[in-house]
Amino acid sequence: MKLRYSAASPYVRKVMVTAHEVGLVGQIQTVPTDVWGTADVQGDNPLGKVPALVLDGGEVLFDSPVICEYLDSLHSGAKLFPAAGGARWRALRQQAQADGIMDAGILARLEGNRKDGEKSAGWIQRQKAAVARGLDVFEQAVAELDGPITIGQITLGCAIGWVNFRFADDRVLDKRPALAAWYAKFSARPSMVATVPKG
Ligand SMILES: N[C@@H](CCC(=O)N[C@@H](CS)C(=O)NCC(=O)O)C(=O)O
Repeated sequence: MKLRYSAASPYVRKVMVTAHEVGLVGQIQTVPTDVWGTADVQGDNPLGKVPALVLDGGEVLFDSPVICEYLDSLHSGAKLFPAAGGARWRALRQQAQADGIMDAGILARLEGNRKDGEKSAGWIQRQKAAVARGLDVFEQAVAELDGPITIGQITLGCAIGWVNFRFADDRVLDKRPALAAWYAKFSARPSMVATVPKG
């Protein structure tokens, strides 16, 4: 399998953490892809985004929830996507909430990178407020993160890691002590240590 890859992308990191956790990382060949500098990724993903996973037969899977669930289907160990019931919906909701934190954070960053006169302070503030609310809800319900590792925890770990990477000055964990304690433990997992964002 070939993975369209960027070392700075939190969505790519989700896929890589998943691959580490399920023992498949050795089967994935990463293809460094600069989505802003070249258009070649569009041949694999018409949306022009990473991650995109090119299967050995040529079929391409995107986006990160789909790729992660596919990888989880390839092994017979404990599943990261619970099969059914409340555990499944909780993990999927946590994944959506943490993906949304990434989405809003990236919108804020892209807006902040626009030229003076083009960028909207109001838009940046709106997106950062969404990040803050998403993190607050995790802080208030941190006990829901107990238990076996799921795609919800992986996505949250990657979301916090990316926010800390790109918005270090915001120190988002300083006012969220329960989440800070959870993240300190989760980010020590070998899968997280092996995939720290760069770029
Ligand atoms: N929902 C997608 C989001 C992927 C995404 O936005 N990736 C960014 C990199 S962090 C990208 O490729 N952006 C290029 C663009 O939007 O043109 C996923 O979960 O995989």
